[in-house]
Amino acid sequence: SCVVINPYYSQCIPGGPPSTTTPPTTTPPTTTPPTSSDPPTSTDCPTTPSNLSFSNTFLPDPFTFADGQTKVTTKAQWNCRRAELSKLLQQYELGTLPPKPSSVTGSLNGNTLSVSVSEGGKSISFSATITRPSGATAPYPAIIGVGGINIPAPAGVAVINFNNNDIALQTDGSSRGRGKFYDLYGSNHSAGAMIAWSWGISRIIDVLEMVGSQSQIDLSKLAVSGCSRNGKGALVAGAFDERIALTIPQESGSGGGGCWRISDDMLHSGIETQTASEIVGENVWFSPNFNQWANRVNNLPFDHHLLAALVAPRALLVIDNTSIDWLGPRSVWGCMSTANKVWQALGVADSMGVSQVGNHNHCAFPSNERPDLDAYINKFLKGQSTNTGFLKTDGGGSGFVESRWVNWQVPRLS
Ligand code: MCU
Repeated sequence: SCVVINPYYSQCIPGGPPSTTTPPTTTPPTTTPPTSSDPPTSTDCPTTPSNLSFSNTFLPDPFTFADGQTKVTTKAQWNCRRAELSKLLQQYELGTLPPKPSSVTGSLNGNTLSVSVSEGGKSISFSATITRPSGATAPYPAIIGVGGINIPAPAGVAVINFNNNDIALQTDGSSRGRGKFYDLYGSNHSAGAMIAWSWGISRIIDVLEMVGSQSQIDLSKLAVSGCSRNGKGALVAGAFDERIALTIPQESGSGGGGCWRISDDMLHSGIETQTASEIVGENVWFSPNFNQWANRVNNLPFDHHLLAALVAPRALLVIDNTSIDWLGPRSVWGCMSTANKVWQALGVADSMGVSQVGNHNHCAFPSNERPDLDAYINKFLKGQSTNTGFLKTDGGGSGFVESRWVNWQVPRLS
């Protein structure tokens, strides 16, 4: 017998729900801290224990360092905590984000932005297509679309189409280590597809910086968006490149706006939703290092509220669909409304919003969600004054009981 549980993915799981699938064989945990593109951590930051042993059935406290002791009480300490979380997310889940390569060059010809990168004697090149808005005056804000965008292109805003599959393939589990990122860094590199895409997006921004006003794009007004698997990728890109002003993941589901712990809980209560244990067998979005955690997510020193928190204090709008159990609407709601507490602590709660609306197909943006999207676009890409302080669900978030998941307080960081 065979149960098809995933409407978007024609995998048939013999005998039952995805919780019973065994993730692929794993490699032992790495003890070497990964290289990251974050600035070097200040010596005032507490040391992250290398032999972390972590277990928590709640969503981990954003405001306590991984040493379990040191509290975050100031914005400067949040920068330390942010650097720690960036490192832990790479180490346990996403794989290492390489720093800017020794050579990045590029050019713009018409609508085609070409990027060439060399590192360690190897070279790759790739391109992105820019669609400029008509009837507007340059420079334009721009949305980088991870595999294109599934939100309506706003008036006056350029769209930069990033062909993420060219950088790291995501057909299925056999895509591991395939794509231009791996041609450059080797097919055994720890990076999962999403951190590889994030690297590619950063190189596009590098080249946009180089070509300057020729691009007609205002680099202080850059957004990133994508839907579904590419929405997961958009969230990761926004988390890891601080040059991105606005991040808009759409229907990213488990592995994106959802928290691993809440998705596991949903599945245990009988809702057929995607979990870590399923996702690591389905595709290569995460590092192989994540496989060993997929069946014990309570041992992760973070969850995805803390992936989202890397975006803070920059703007984040999470667009989500309540009608598809597989996406884990309760998980996304609980996870992302909890992430908002980091923006609260930083005094910018209205730079992070959730808009969760059902009754439409996957990645088909519903027109009744347009005001929420426009509020974020108009404030963060067009400099207007709008109301962006909302956390909204039409019901898919019901069943999330905060006291079950949050056992920490929100400080007001000085
Ligand atoms: C929501 O994103 C994914 C989901 O994680 C997968 O399980 C499914 O196969 O595909 C979704 C998607 O990318 O749909 C286009």
